[in-house]
Order: sequence, then C-alpha cells, then structure tokens
Amino acid sequence: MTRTPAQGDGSSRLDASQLRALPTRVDRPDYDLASVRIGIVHLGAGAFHRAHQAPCIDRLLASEPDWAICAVSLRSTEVREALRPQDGLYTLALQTEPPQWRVIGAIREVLCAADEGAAVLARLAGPQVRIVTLTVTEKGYCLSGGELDLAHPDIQHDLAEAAQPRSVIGWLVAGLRLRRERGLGAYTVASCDNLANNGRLLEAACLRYAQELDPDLASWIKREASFPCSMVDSITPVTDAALRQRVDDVLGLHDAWPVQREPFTQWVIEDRFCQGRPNLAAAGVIYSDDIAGFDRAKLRLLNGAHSTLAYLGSLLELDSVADAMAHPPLAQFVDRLMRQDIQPSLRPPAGLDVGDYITAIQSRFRNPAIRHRLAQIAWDGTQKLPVRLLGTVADALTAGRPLQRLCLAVAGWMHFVRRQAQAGVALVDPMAAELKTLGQSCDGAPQTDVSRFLSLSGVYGALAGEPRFVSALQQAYGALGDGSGADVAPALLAEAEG
Ligand code: CS2
Repeated sequence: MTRTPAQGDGSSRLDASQLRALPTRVDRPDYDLASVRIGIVHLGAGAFHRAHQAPCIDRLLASEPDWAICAVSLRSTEVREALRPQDGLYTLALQTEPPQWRVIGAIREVLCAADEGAAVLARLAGPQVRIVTLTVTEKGYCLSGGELDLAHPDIQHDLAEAAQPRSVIGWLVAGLRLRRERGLGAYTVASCDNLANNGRLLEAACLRYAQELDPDLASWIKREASFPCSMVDSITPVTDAALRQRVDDVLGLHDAWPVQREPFTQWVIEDRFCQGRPNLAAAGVIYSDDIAGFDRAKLRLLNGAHSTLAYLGSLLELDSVADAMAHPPLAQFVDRLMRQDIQPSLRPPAGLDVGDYITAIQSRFRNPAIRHRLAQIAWDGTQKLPVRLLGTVADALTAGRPLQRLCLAVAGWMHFVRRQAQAGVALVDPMAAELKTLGQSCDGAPQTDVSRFLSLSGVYGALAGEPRFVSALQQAYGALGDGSGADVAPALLAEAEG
C-alpha cells in the first residue's frame, strides 16, 4: 500500500494529540481519554488482552467511565516502552477483507511489575479498582497436576518475599492482603486464560498460597473475593512486520505495537463480581452459569484442533493454520478428529449445535486474511496438551471409544519435540531444558521413545499407567515413522479414511 500525503509521512507517533486528525476510516474512542478512571487492573498486557478484553471495555467507557484499564506486564518492559509514549493508545486491526482499523483507548496506564512494583501494588490496593483480569497463559498459574506447585521457584520466592512478588498468584494475593489491611473490599479476579475451570483453579491456587502466608488472610479471600470462570475466544496472531507497516500506512503515524485478530470474538463469563462490574453484556459478553459446557467445547475442539494442526502441520513443513487446512490429508484428519473423537466427549450448553460449531471453527481456521503461524501455536506444549487433548483421551478411555486419532495428535507433539531437539532448534516451553534432553535421547523406537515422554508426569498424570493408552500411543508414534512429511501424510490419510 502506498502512502498518500493526506495521511502524513508516518514519522510522528500515535498519541492522544493525534486522535482527531486520524483518517476517517480509522475508528477511535468515543469518550474523552482524560475523563475516564481506572477500575480494572489487567495482568499480562500481551496481544490477546489488547485484542480481546480491552476493545470490549473500550466500547463501554463512554457510558461507564469508571472502568478504564491499568495494564501490567509482569516481567517485560516492552509493552510499556511501546504504549506509554502513545498515551496507552494502539491500533487493533480486524482481519476481514479489507481490514477494519480501530484505535483503542481503554488502557489508560501501563506498568511493568518487575521495576514498578510499588505502583502496581498501589493500583491493586486502590479503592477505585474493583476487578483484576488476567491473561498470563497456562504457565503463569504455577500449577502442577491442577494444583498450585508450592515448589515452583517463583512461588518459593514469593512465600519468602510476599510484599515483592514475582508470580501472578503472589501479586493477586499481595493486592488482596493490602486491601484487607486498609479495610477495603476485595476485588473480583477474572481469569481470561485457556484453562478449563479457570476461575476455580485460580481461586484454589490463591487460597493455597495465602494459607501458607496467613490462614486468616485465606479465609478473608475465600469470603470476600470472587473468581468467576470464563471462556474467551478470538484468534490473535502475533504482530508481524507486515501488520506494523500496514498500520503505519493507514494511520500516517507510527504505532509501535498494533495488534490484530479475526473478526470473531467471544467472552462468556460467570456473573460473579464481588464489587460490581460494567455492563459487559452491552459489549457482547455473555453471562452464563454453564461455563464448563462452553469451555470444554472451545478448548477441546478449537484449541485441541489447533495444537493438532500445529504439530502435525509442522512435521509436514507447513507454515500457517490456513496452509494446514489447505492440506487435504491433514484437513480431513482434523475434521474426523473433531467430529468423531472430540464431539462425543462434550457436554454442550443449551443452544450450542456442536456440528455447526465445528464447521464454523474450521472456516475461521481457513480465513485467508489471517496468517496464524503454526510455530506460535506450537509453544508451551507441556502446558497445552493436558488441557486440549489429554482430557479427551481420558474420557475416551473411560467410555471405551477409539484412541488412535487422538494418539496420533499426541504422538505428533512427541515427534515435533524430538525433531526440534535433534536439529538444535530451541523449543518455547517452560520445560524446554527437559524436553531438549529428552528429545535428544530419543532413537525413533516407539516403545522406548514413548516411555521417555510418558515420564513427564506433570503432563500425562495417571494416563501414563493406562495400558490401552500406552499401546495406542506407541502405535501412533510408529505410524508417523521418522516424523518426516513423507511418513506423516500417509499416516494421516489412513486415519482420515479408515
Ligand atoms: C491458540 C490460541 O496459540 C494457541 O495456542 O490455540 O491462542 C487460540 O488462537 C485462541 O485460544 C483462540 O481463542
């Protein structure tokens, strides 16, 4: 796209003073930035929050000015460096054809907990803050086998230095502790991460940690705070150079960190807010008492299929989700996996037609306007596998349903890890060091390789001792041969047609 003089030369930075002069095709806040107040602290200021929850809140601020956001990165200073000079503003690109552009103003403050801990604590314990939301990914919860891992180095650190925590759990409880000391009410802690039962898991983790610090504090949190469960959905590829360039061209200004997402977005949440909430429904949020029904369907179908495409697609040397969906054996395999293996394990909420839901997910995966890299989805397999695939495996075992397609997906991850480790490619995973050693020690023999992986007890749990699972996994691992495209494609075809 070429720049026109009317759009400026892209050398000035997006900030509040530029809002009025933005090109008309760029949507912008319909409220005065200076007159809204911070009522939400968000932990984990990554692209997903900025593409999903923040735009929702942005829609509400004109009528409910008390709910602007303070976005906190726990470790990295990058988001702060990008957004603070821009008065918290950034561009959201909705990837339709043509894209829709929107400057979001809901984030009125950006902090980094690593070097602005006092400011973060002051916000958390400020009387006007009533909700803390979080997107810190599965690993941010410091869980092992679904419970708080007290041996986790960050939790160990926080238990010793509770006023200067590092972990999400440590920050949430430090804020609550100070509020209690100040005679303020607790806040609602709303997890927006891809974990089944996310609110309950988080509540249990916070209570466990607080119990170690001070049992009275734990009782107070249990009584006063609330931890609604939620299901969040919107495909949000990482920001790439093409997006940055396009945004600068459209704005005629430089935006240091725009974000993008597909047009579809969903946020379903339990209506359990201990200190009130904005009218989220006015921004399209659904309140439901049956989050489990929604999140199981989403995590197992969408995320389970995503991870399957990521590992098997990477072995086939494909690059994006749309490329993987254009690969007939892989697309057919995933369709069967979703309809025949995952669908029977769901308890869909009233009104959800699972067949239509699957069709809609596959068409979102095919969206040609979005380039969602398989490498991004492949991150953090040790955290994602249990939530996305292994629960379905466990249910299939109990119900006596076939396991071979599900095991092919799980074995795809094993081959992926083995090949990356042996090629010297770094894995992005909290267990990367362990996976590297494990992958390097594999020799391609199904029995021994599979038993090496099954020793990752935090990943497989009790499944590692299930003979039917172990033998189906060995078979699937063997069927994928050496994990090269030449071996993977026929294995998929056999399962897609068999
Ligand atoms: C993806 C998710 O990166 C991943 O692992 O599966 O981020 C997915 O795009 C979102 O959950 C969609 O809501």
